[in-house]
Amino acid sequence: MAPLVLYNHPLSPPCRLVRVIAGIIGVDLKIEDVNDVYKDLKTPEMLKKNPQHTVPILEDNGLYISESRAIAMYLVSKYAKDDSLYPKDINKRVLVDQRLFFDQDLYHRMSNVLMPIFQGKQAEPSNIEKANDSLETLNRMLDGKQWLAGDRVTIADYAVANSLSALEFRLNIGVDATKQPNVMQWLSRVENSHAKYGDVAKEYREALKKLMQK
Ligand SMILES: N[C@@H](CCC(=O)N[C@@H](CS)C(=O)NCC(=O)O)C(=O)O
Repeated sequence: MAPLVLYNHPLSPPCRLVRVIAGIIGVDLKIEDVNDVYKDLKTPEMLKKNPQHTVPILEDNGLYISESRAIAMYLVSKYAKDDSLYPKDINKRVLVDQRLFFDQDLYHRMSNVLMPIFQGKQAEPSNIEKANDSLETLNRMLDGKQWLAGDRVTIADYAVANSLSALEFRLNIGVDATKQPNVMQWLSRVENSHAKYGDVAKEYREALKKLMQK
């Protein structure tokens, strides 16, 4: 069987989600780093693989999949030894799906605040408000709960925690997860739930620190 290929950027949170999930379920990925995500994904060859011109893209034996959460669902459904990260039972699965859709929106709300900051600009006050609103929602979702969907860690926990990862740098941007006690306790639970999550998070912290020193 041909190796699974991940078109990747080392600092991309969606790519990191795919690397975490593959690592947890023990799937080897051949990593193809893309240098410039705004240029190199727009060649005719890459647009055939992903018309959306985004990474991650997973290539599995001629099948090309984009969207990190869809890739995570696929990898667990196809390759995991059991279904605990993404249950087959439809009543349990729908709870994971719901949180993953919430995460898609959450990630964009976080990016709308963080991207301007990384580019040395100011974030829009309305975007700061929306990001805080999502953190409050997440705090409510976690009220009295260990995990986001059901009684075990799932891909939804890894996806949402991953979307919040840049906040740990306390960038003084008016979006502060430390004000949400359920979120903070859950984040450390997710980080300690599997060594792979911790390893990939550590790599990311080091890379981002270097970027911010520049
Ligand atoms: N919803 C997508 C977002 C992917 C995404 O925005 N990737 C960025 C890198 S972090 C990218 O490739 N941007 C290039 C572009 O939009 O042209 C996912 O979860 O996979």
